[in-house]
Amino acid sequence: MKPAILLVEPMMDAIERDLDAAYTVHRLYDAAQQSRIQADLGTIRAAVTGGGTGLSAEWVARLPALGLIAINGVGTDKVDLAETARRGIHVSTTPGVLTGDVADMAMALLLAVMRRIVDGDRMVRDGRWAAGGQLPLGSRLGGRKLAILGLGQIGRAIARRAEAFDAEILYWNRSPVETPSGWTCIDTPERLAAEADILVVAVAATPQTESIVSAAVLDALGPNGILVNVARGNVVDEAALLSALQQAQIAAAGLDVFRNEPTIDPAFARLDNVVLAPHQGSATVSTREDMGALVLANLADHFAGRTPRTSVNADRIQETHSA
Ligand code: 8YV
Repeated sequence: MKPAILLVEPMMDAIERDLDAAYTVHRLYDAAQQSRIQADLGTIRAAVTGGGTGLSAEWVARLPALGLIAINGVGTDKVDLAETARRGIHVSTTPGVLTGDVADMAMALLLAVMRRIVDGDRMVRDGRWAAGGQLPLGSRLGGRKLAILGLGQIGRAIARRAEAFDAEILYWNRSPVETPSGWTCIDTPERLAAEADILVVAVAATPQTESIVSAAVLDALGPNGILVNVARGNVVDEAALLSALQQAQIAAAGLDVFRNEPTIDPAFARLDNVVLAPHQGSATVSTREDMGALVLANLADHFAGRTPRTSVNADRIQETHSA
């Protein structure tokens, strides 16, 4: 009999076909499967989910045979890492393969904001250009100070891309990191924002980074400043961000992530100075294929009795269980 797994959110068709071939897949997002899932809770040995979705503590508690949560992404913020380690449940992610795409998304949002790409598209379609309309001038990226909050793999990839656009790179990171020459380290998020023309948020969501982009950081970014967020909604004080955008305390924002996805605060849609994206940083065919392949490999490891190859908590499980 095929082992049973829980699929929390849809994946690309080709990956779901591979999952179906190897496992009995219970689809949590499919209303028609709910009673079967309830009846089979005790048989489910792995869950597959997205980084932005994770698996709630309630669901972890309902699954007594759970041994792996395979995240199709890199964020572990929506999974209780202490409880999973206590129960010996591995949590795996898909490191490396989505770095470039998320960095590309940050640059795409930034250029869309600075060069008014979305407004221009609307103007051409609406016939306002043909009718003699003029798009307000945009702003130049070259020569601007681009600050990166969180210099992990994705932050670094953004910095490399921004350098190619002739931006000057500043960054803040929680711990000291080696960088190429010419990147300037700033010691607090607030001072980073004060120095920057553009603040790109690429920091991992942890209890320490909750609302790290605070009202004070936005105030420091100032009326000409642009915010881009490709990390997580909850690293930004969203009420402060909305107010800063409404009052023109910052100039504009490009946002791929929000606090309450997908039903985001409707106030965002009423703003002219934002470009909004539906959490699509890693959403390319090639990257989703690579992410799916890693999810499948981790599942295969787990069901073969091996440590899942990109488990993020293997050490913690070992410590917890040898203590
Ligand atoms: C999602 C992400 O995983 O990597 C992450 O943590 O948030 C994304 O890449 C993706 O949306 C799939 O659900």
